[in-house]
Amino acid sequence: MNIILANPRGFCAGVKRAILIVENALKIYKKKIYVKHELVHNEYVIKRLRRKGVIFVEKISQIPNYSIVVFSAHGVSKQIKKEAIKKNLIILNATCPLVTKVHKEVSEYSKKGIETILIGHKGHPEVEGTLGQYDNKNGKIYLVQSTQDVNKLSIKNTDKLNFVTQTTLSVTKTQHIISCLKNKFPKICAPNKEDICYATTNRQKAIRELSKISDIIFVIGSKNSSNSNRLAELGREAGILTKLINSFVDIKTKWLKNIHSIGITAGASAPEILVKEVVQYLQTLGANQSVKTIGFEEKNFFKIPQKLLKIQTYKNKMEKNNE
Ligand code: 0CN
Ligand code: SF4
Repeated sequence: MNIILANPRGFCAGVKRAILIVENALKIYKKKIYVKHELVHNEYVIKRLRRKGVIFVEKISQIPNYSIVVFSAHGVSKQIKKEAIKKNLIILNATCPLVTKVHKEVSEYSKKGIETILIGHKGHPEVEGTLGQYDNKNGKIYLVQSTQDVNKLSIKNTDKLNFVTQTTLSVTKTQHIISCLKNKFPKICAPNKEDICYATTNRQKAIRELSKISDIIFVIGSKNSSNSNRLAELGREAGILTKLINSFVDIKTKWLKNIHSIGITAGASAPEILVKEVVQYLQTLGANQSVKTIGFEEKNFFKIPQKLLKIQTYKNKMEKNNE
């Protein structure tokens, strides 16, 4: 059996930044760190942070006043931010800058009273956060999940209408929904720059290539990770047996009967160590030692908030002075 790795795979810049924010906060504040929702949708990452003392909560009311709260990479609504301020929490915002970009657009449309359509999955925390940027005073924000939803949609003023999307959707399915929107509302305005993020787009391209040369594909990622699920869907749509796995432990040897090429990729929230473990496990089952990689390296990088950097530099100086 040959092993082929897709590139890019695994951690994106937004996930790396979110984890760095929490790790720096743990070092700097030496206090309990609360995170609103799972920082990123990956079981391994969450377990590791929990072991370091991070407390994950779903509601701001679960956090004691004056504590430190980190908003997850998926972002929060304006209401959640207000609740955190009311409780005098120190807010560290780990929302991915590419989600924040969408938030700013929606907030702007809301101020101008421009009705807005969000393409996304109902109940996903990013969708909740984005819907929650629109205050529904002068207009309305509508959620659509499919072309059927577009057909059912009725809008008051179709002359002034915009759409935005969740960042981790299927590129092709979203294109279908957008064409349907444009057919129904010819004057609808698109975002300046595509909302589906670079990491989602690149990982989807890479799995398409992988599915041309694999007999089975392992997508490493957790069940609640939207972008990982979209990758698994693409593998299956290409007719390849595709398994979304948390780690090598989930692999069943019966899947590997008559398999010559094993493709491996990982969602944007899955760390590389899980990929390495899968490769090593497959090698113990007889896969070739030499591993092929296809695709290209991603070089995107997002800075962490200035606030954390400043405190870090100050603390380092103080510690040096005390040596
Ligand atoms: O798996 P993630 O935590 O989130 P979704 O794919 O479910 O949105 O990956 C990071 C993406 C973001 C925001
Ligand atoms: Fe940001 Fe995209 Fe990564 Fe989500 S998947 S954290 S939007 S870069």
